[in-house]
Amino acid sequence: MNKEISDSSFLNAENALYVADIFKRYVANSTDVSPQWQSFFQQLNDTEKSVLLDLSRGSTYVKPKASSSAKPSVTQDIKETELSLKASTIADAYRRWGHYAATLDPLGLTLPKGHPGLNTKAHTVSEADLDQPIQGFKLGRRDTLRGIIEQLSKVYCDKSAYEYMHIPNLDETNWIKRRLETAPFALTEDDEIEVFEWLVKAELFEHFLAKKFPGAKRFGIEGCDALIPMLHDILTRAAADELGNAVIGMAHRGRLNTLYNIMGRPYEEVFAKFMNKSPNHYGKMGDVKYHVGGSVDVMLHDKPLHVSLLYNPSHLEAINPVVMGNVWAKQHDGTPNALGILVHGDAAFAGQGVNAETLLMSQVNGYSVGGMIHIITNNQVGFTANPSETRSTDYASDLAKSVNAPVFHVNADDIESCIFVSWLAYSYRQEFKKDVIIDLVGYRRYGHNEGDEPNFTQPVMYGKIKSHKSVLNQYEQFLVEKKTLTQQHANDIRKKYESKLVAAYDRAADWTFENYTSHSGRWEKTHPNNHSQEPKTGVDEALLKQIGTHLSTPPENFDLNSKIARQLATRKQMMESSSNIDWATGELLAYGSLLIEGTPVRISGEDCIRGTFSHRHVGLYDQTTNDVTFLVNHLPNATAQLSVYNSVLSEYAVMGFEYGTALANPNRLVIWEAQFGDFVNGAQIIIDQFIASAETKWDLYNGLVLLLPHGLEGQGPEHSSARPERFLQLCADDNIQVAIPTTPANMFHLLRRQIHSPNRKPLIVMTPKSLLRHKLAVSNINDMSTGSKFQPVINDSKVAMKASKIVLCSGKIYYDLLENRSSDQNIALIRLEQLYPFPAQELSTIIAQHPDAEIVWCQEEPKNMGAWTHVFFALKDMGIDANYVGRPSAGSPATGYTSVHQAEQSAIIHAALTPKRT
Ligand SMILES: Cc1ncc(C[n+]2csc(CCOP(=O)(O)OP(=O)(O)O)c2C)c(N)n1
Repeated sequence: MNKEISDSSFLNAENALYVADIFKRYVANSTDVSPQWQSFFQQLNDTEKSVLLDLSRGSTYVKPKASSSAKPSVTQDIKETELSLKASTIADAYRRWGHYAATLDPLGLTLPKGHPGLNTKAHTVSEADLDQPIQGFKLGRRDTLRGIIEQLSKVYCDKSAYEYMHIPNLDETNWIKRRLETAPFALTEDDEIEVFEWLVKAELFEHFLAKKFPGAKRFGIEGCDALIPMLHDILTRAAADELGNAVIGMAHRGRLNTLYNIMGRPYEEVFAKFMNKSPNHYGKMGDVKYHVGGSVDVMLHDKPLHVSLLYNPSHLEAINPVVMGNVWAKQHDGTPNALGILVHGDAAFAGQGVNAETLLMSQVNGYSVGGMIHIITNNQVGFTANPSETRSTDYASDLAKSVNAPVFHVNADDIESCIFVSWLAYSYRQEFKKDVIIDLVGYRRYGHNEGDEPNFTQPVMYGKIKSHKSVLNQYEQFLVEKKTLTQQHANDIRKKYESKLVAAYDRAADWTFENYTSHSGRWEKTHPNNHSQEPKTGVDEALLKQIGTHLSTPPENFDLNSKIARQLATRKQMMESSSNIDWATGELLAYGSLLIEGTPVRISGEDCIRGTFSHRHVGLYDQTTNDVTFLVNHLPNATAQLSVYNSVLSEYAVMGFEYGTALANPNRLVIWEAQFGDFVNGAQIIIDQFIASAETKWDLYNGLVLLLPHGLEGQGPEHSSARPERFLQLCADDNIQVAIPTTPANMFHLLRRQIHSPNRKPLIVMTPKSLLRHKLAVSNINDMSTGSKFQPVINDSKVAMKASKIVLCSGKIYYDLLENRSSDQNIALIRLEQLYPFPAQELSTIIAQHPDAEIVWCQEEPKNMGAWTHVFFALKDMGIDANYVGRPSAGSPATGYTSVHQAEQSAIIHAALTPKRT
């Protein structure tokens, strides 16, 4: 506390120690001090008393030698001390509430609402008190209270404002306080000219597009132009600090400006796009120009930085967790300090729940990326909606305070404060490894897009904007007036940039597009559509046994849970007998063998360390110490690690994060697991906008695996279905893979195939629940050993030829059918283990063995769900008409009553196993 006070208080000067010393004597014996001091100390509040007490503990006060003249009286001392204490409280008020009095709106339409705590009357300060000299703002300086308040007001209530006193960590608040109050930030003339040049780039780029392509959508940054020099400033600092990688996520607003100015993509390209020339490399269908991303190597003040702007869907804020996951991967693949920058809209930041989910991950192990820098380009309008319509909070940024992130608000017309704030945010992130928010308050010069009429809905605001000078023009005037620039120099800078744009425009008609989606480096060996052969994913039997035995052996001196000990013993038997290998073991053998091959594996999801259904137990918890150990990470000869994390209770952000992680490196197996598959629809935006469509839109590959526990087991509507129909409806263009494995060996191969395959496609797996422990759902070791591979279709070994009926099915219903088929029934049960890409060739070879068979598709999901529609058309394409056996269509996936479920299930099995009447 002492340091805190001496760092921050007005009481840190000579008189403070003097008063503290008297206070110490007063506390020891109140009559030891004069009656005036006694009554002064009596009326102090608790905070003030504790301040003095703390000071007195470290007090080394030596009474000044009495001088012959002008010795201050006790009354004067008390008065001055009283004022010092008040000054201290007032300073605290400015630090807490000063932001309410700052002038943040460049248009002057939203006036500062102020705060009663900033009123001197609230601190019982009289007019006369204001002019009393007291210990000043800086150590040892004497000033009047009026002067101190002026200084506080300049720091906290000018055109930038700071919310940081909500942060409970004193190191952080003191760090920020020091930078605001005692470290004046000044740009050199060279800095100022550089900032001016970036403003020129920002504004002239938009003007040029507006002139050449009037009315075309470009989602201009005009009104928040400061974003561009701020981004440049942050990236330059990142390059100087050799962070290696910066990943940016942003929506439509200012995106073209960022791509072509900040990322340095050729202007010819954007002009060609506005001329409606189509690049032919962004996937099969492409995307609009303000969704495109890419990666570039830039040199910033002679320092290199790899900058990626991630491809972005229209779905606002969805990119945020993707960026975070991407940064995590980059930090684990060679650039441990890689930086994430997110640019948000004001309405979107406040409105989209994914922001709460993403911020929630920001300090969680396995997800934290050492802080992201957020910039809200706050143009004070969301499409046509006013702030009062888009939030219930004072600021668009208020959510950020939930994770104790500091928030720096800044008026976008005060460009030098904007640069100060970007420096402060960057430095804070570097110092504390936490998220930080910049709320860049500006305006939007035109409508939501340039063809939109803003006067329909915001006539007053747009009346004001019409005559409002741009930040570039304001800054130019400022620099010319202070003689940093001559008008001629300013004009030359503008002309130079403009002629660059003109020259690029003249070349644009003949422009051939380059591909900025990187399939080089790590992605070089990835081929988009190569399924020609099922890769051989089997592993040497001896190695499998070695891995399995290791995974059955608890560490020495480990207090293991007795039930887990039994599980491990059973696993040991599996390895000894080479048979009855269960689901958990099959899965762990896949991970263990990949780690030995050098492939890192990452698994994340709610409770995934244990597994929702208590099958995985990849972490063993010591029953005495609670220490967790991951046997799989101690495999001899393993050169990679399994990173497995129980995630925050979110689907949307966590799946987005994992998608971003998988996007960074094709050679890491990244897995997201749902608690129950039913909850996957909370992440529907990630599935639709990224997983299913990224390759088609953006030519982006991704090997993410989704494990979705699925199956109707009488647990009610919400613990039954991972909605396979939804994924199957999305299948086209060879975009994803959908599988429902029924054996541990097939699961083992599926997981390994994801790395051994020449392509990278998201893999959606409907995983089992009851099958995790089903006595028939087991495999032999030779189903996984060298030469074996994933089987997209599993034939019926009992009825391999000339069946009278074929029951095609997927998933756990196979075991219900198997257990109910009597030995004299000539019915073949054929399992489709992969539904997309549809294994037509394998299936037709099998079906050809049963030339006279009736073919039915049997499923437990209602008719309008499950795989029926997908299978129906796939079979049609093969010239096969199959009949349906299953539940009728329904609005809900499953009944809430176990008895009804059982009756329905029995009826389906009975119907499927009843031969057709002839
Ligand atoms: C999830 C989502 N909902 C709705 C929209 C439609 N939409 C596009 S821009 C926009 C307004 C965004 O306002 P703001 O976040 O303030 O950003 P600005 O456009 O003002 O920069 C809306 C509602 C969308 N793209 N995404």
